[in-house]
Formats: sequence, structure tokens, C-alpha cells
Amino acid sequence: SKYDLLVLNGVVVTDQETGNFDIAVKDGKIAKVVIRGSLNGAKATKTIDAEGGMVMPGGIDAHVHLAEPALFGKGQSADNYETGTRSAISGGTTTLITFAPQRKSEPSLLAALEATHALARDNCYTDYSFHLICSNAGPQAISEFKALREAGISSLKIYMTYEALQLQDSEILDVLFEARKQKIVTMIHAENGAIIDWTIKKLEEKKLFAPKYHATSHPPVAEIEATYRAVSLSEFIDVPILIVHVSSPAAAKHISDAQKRGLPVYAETCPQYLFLTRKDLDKPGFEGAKCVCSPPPREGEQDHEGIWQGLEDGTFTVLSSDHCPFIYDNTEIGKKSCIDSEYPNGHFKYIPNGCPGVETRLSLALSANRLKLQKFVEVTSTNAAKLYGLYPRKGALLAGVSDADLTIWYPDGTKEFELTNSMLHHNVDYTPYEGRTMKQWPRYTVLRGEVVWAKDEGGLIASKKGFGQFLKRDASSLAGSRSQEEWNVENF
Ligand code: DUC
Ligand code: ZN
Ligand code: ZN
Ligand code: ZN
Repeated sequence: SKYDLLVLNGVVVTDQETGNFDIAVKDGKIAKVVIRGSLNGAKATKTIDAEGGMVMPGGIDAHVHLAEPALFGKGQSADNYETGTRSAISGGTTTLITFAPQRKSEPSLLAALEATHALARDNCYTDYSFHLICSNAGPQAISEFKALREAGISSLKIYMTYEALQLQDSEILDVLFEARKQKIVTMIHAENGAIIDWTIKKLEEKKLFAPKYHATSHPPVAEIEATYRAVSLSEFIDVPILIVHVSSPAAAKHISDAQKRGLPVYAETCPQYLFLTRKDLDKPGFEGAKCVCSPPPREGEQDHEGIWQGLEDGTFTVLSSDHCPFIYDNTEIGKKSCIDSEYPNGHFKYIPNGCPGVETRLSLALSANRLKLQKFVEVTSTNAAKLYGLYPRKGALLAGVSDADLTIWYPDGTKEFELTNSMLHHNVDYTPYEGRTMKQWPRYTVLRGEVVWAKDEGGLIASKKGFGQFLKRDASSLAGSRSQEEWNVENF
């Protein structure tokens, strides 16, 4: 029979093994993965010669903000579903899980889901799903968890900070309790909102406005305290959680201690905590403001080292981008602009919190040459598929089972260059990683057997917009609640 696509002469790397294999694709699925040379003579509509470059399951980025309204009260998203997913696919990522945000004034999560479907539908270059952001955990939202699962949503994000989003501990317990029943993974933004708000006031009293004070106002202790509290709440309910965007090694220590005790506590980190520091917030002009994100980049090399270590040793389940690009001078929303004569480089309190990075995540991490290759695949693809209920359709190269989503890299040592924003496909006029030496970039990205990115053949294949499909997700396949029994207050 004729195949749709052959990928020959690659070094195939999955979370499980590395080897010289050829791949055959049929009807959007992996049909065969066999020893190099065994497909010689097979017929196919298209053949890619990987020339000894690595071939991996397509990247999965499970933390991306697209087309969100000014929820944090500070700015609108610069990327919509078209520009965000084209950026992703050009950087080797074939699946995104973005956020469907519920406003506090909106009691329904299902309404938020429908609104986000409308933004994404027919606009995506990648396959996609959504995590619901639950900022109103009232009875209606809680009663909808079951319907969310039926709609293919098996994860939620909640916040312990930001007035517009924050849940109180009692509300977090309500969410975790129902999440346990419905086998939903709760992602938690763990920072202590009171420490942050209190410190902001102290800084303002002293007229300290510069972007670097963003880091001062989000100290490690705010993250450490909230992380430990999140772990404690999840232990009490006996339900899995994922702590998102962990920046501080001391917070990671609470997570690994919980894991050593057998708790289903998972964690995520992001490139900004491996490559940026507080000093980036103090770059001249408005450049510092562009590196403001929450939690902030930490002090220096020791912090980076601790975070790499956590990726290596399994404390972190996933490395996501937290792509969160903003339009800075947005007067439309009637909020105070972050730029003013009193603070020409930006007032830290009004600077939107987030950096772009969906396109650079894989190449930055691979170029750093810090992780074993199979570990790299695990944290950038396979584990996200497992945690969020997409495995083994995504995150694997299992014949007859997995979608033919591939990231094909240049042969080693052939692609060193300096990163510039002009290469990137997001709708943002900067990258925090401008000028970095990159050792790798995806040569091809393949989604369900279709080549969607071919760097040497014009790059992005624009006719593929809308090829990306919504993915209905199952429950997590990683370890869940420790007890199979219903939660019973008398047991505590
Ligand atoms: N949390 C995120 O997940 N993204 C950007 C800002 C934030 O606080
Ligand atoms: Zn967050
Ligand atoms: Zn570093
Ligand atoms: Zn985020």
C-alpha cells in the first residue's frame, strides 16, 4: 500500500528510546517505526530525508494564553488563535492547550468554554484544547465540572493571587473536592496575593516604580508559602494538582518533598525561569518592562541551576512556555497605561505580566544542551499528553495509535544562528531572547501527517490555517488520588 509520508534517515527520539528509525505515515497516523533502511522501496506521496537529524513527537505546549481579554486588569492579549498557533507550529509545537477564561462576573464555565471555542474554531495551525480558568467557583461553576468532562475538558486553572481571579482557600477546597469526583486536574497559580499587594503599597509609598520592582513585589516567599498551601489543600482532599510556572527552587523543594511522600503533586516550569533573571527587568528604556512576568525571573544562575535540576530529577513534569503576550499601551480598556512622564520606563504595577515564548520554547531548551534528549521529549511533549489526557494519541510515536505529529530537527551542528524577533511568527514586536545563540531550530513540523512548517521551503505553510482540530481529552493517565474511595470527612 502507498503511504502518505515517509520520514527516512532520522534519529528518532521519544521519551522511551533513541534510535536510527524510519517512519511511515498513513491517514494522519504513525503507521510504522522501523529500523533505518527497512522502508527502502516503499511508495509514498511525500518523502522527507531527515539526513541524520532528530525526529521527535511534536511538541505539546500546555500553558499558552491567546486572545484573552484584559483579565488581569492590565492589558489585552497580543496574539489571537491564528497568530499564536502559527508561532507555535513554526517552533515545532503541534498541540497547544490554551486557556478559556471565566470572568468573576460570569457564573458559568460552560459559557466561557463556548466563547473560547468561537475564537479558536477554524483559526488554528496546531491541534488544541483548553484549560478552563475558574475565577468564580460558585455553585453553578462547580455543578458544571461533569459537563466539562463530557465536553472533553479534564483540567482547570485557578489563581491564589490577582484580585480579578483569586479564589479564597475555602473556594479552592470546593474546586478540589469536585475535581476529585470528576477526575479533573487542577492547575494552581501559587503566589500569596496579600504579600504581593502589601509590598506593592510599600514600594509606591517610596515612589519606586521601575520595572525591576515587579520582582521585589513578588518575592520568592510569596511563591513558597502559596506552593506549600496548595500542596496542603490537595493533600487534604487527596486530589492531583499541578503547580504552574514554578520559578523558585525553594518552592520546588516543597513540591519534591510532597512527591517523595507519594502525593500526586505535579509541577511545571518555563523557559523564563531557566534563561532570564531579575537583571533583565532592569534593561534600559522600556526593554525591562518587556521581561515582566509572574512569578518574576529570579536572582541568577543558582536559581536557573535549581530549576534545571528539577527538570532532570522529575520534580517538574512539564516545561511549558506560559506564552502570554500583551499589547502594552492599551487605552481601550480604560485602565491606566503603564507608561507616564513620572515613570517613562514603565510602572511595575501597571505593566502586564507575561512574555511571549511559544515559538522559542523547544529550541531554547534544546540549544542549552542541558537535558538528556529523552528527558527533553518527556517534559516538552509526552508528560503533557499524559497529565492532560491526550496520551498516546499525542506525545508518542506508537504505530497504529499515535497521530503523526513530528518535529524534525537539523542534523547536529548545522544550524547555529542568533535569534532575532524578525524570525518569529507571533504578533509581538520583541522576544526576551533577542540575540541568543541558538544551536537548533525545527526544520520541519508535521501535524497529523501534513507538513505545516518547512524552514527551507518558505517556512510556514499558510494554507494550513484551520487544519488544527479541537482535541477532546480524557482523564489524566498519571497517578491520581491515592484512595479510590469517595472522600469522607469522617476519615480526617
Ligand atoms: N500567570 C500566568 O499563568 N501567565 C501570565 C501571568 C500570570 O500571572
Ligand atoms: Zn499564572
Ligand atoms: Zn542561566
Ligand atoms: Zn500563564
